[in-house]
Amino acid sequence: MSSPRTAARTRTTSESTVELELNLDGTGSSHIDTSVPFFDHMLTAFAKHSLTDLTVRASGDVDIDVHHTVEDVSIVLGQAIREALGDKSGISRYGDALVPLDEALAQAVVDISGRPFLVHEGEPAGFELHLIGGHFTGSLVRHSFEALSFHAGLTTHVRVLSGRDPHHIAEAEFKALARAFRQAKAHDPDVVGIPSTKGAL
Ligand SMILES: [Mn+2]
Repeated sequence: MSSPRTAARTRTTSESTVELELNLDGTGSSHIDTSVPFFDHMLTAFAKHSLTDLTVRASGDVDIDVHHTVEDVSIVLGQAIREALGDKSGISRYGDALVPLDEALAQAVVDISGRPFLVHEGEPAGFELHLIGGHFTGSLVRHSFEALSFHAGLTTHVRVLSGRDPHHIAEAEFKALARAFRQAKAHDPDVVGIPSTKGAL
C-alpha cells in the first residue's frame, strides 16, 4: 500500500483562524476544538465514521455568530481533503450510505468527481432555523456541506428521509456523509490508475 494520504493547512482571515491536519488513511481518531461545541461533535463523528484522522483547532468571531467559524473550518477541511486525495488513482471514487439515528434517517452519496456539486433535500420545515445546543443554527448543516463539497471537489447528495429531533437529524446527516466518503476514498485493489474515462478527476 502506498503512503498515507495526508494534508495540513492553516487559514487566517479577519473572521477566523483555522489549523487543520488530516490523514485519509487513518482510523478515525480526532482532536477537535473549533470553539463551536456542536460542530466539534459533528466533526468528531465525521472523522470516526470516515476513518479519517482529524485534528482541528479553530478560533473565530463566535461572539457575533458561529457562522463564520463553521464556514471557514468547512472550507479548510475541503481544501485539505482535496490536497490529500492527490491524483485519486486507485480509489473507489463512489460511495453511498444510509444511516439512522433513532427516528432520523439520512442518505448520502459521494462522487470524488472533481466537480463540486451539492444536492441537499429533506430536512423538515423549520430545521434551518433551529438552534441546536443553543448555538448551532440548523441551516449550517447545509452550509458546511456546501463549503466542504465545493472545496474538496465532491459531488454530494444528502437526503433526510425521516427525523424529528434536530440533533439526531444533523448527526445522521454528518454520519451518512462520512460513511459515503469512507467508501469513495477507499483504495480499490481492482482499480488501476484514475477511475475516470477522461483519465483525470
Ligand atoms: Mn449526538
